[in-house]
Amino acid sequence: MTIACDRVWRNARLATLDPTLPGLGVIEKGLIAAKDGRLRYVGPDNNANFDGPESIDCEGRWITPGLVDCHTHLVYGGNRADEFEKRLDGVSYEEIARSGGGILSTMRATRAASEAELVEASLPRLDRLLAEGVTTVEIKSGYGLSLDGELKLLRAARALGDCRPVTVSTTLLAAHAVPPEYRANPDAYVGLICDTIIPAAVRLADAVDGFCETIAFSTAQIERVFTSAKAHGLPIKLHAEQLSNQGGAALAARHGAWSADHLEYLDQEGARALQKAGTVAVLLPGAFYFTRETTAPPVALLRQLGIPIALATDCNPGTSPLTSPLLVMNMAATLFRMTVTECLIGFTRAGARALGRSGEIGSLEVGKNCDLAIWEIDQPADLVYRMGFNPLVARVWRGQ
Ligand code: DI6
Ligand code: FE
Repeated sequence: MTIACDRVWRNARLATLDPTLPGLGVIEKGLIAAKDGRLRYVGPDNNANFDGPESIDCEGRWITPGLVDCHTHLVYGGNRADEFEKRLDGVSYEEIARSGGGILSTMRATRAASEAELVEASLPRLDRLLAEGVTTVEIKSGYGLSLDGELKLLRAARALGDCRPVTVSTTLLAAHAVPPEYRANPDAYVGLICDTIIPAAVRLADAVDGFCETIAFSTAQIERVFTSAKAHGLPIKLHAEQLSNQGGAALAARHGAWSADHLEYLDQEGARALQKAGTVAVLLPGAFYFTRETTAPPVALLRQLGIPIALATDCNPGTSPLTSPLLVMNMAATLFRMTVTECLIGFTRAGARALGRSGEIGSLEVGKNCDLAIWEIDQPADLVYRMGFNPLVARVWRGQ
């Protein structure tokens, strides 16, 4: 048999994350062939002929799917080191938010920056993710909190995808906080989101998200946002049960959300709703760690119900100033007791599903994009076990 392809990676150990195989879907002595940016062959290094390819000897290194960071707020202006110091003095995240700091302080810095300045400020953060094998990143808006501000963020996020070899999924998060102009009438801001911002963002956003919390938006307000998103053909996600239980996960599930994210305060009822809807649970150990949260998400329950669990950096200036997917995996294992297999699934195929991209990325299967991370490690557990250690040797995006 002769297989036509552009490039071949030989002599590799593959963690395919193929869901039809057990565990990590390991293939020892594996071979990957790519054609036109897609996987053309994934399997044992057999004696098939590969037609005219560039051939790379991986010398026994491990190959995983390129990592998927399915929840970030990567594009923003300014930073919040001052607020971090206040929190060290004992002021809580909620207190800071209520006194006009927090998200609103980043909003001010972000509004003051041009699109080009936002791209420039965000590129170093994106580059840190790519340096650890990320090939797909989701980027939310949510620091503009006005029509122009939110569109500027979405355009900056898209522009980042043109600057680097990476797939960018954009998410409109206008419902992140109530901007000062609407402080006296938050429902009018929800009206602006539903009637003006969502319709204007249809071609710039791949999904719509919201922050369902006492310091942000109620379930009734989020329901209006979801209804508008769906009327405009946009899929939805939700920041739910991060600081308290508001029933956000059940609401998201009822609307067929791709994911419900954070979930520290998720209860039985919310978890069952996620299970029924096939909604992915996205856990964000960076925010849990950085805010010194003590209630962990109910991982055992999620596991028991077979709910797919994704992991992400939540890269943002307030609660997770973090650009290391490898450190997130370590935190998920140490803080949430997730297994190595669960951690790797979390940053690959479950992350892909949280972005509605299961058909194109997240595992090494024929037909999917040839997005690879090649690692100098002895076993996959090394990716989760070591801290502050980056064994990436190469990153391949769409076959290149
Ligand atoms: N939850 C979070 O942890 C981030 N947004 C959200 O809805 C925090 C964003 C920030 O503080 O800037
Ligand atoms: Fe977030």
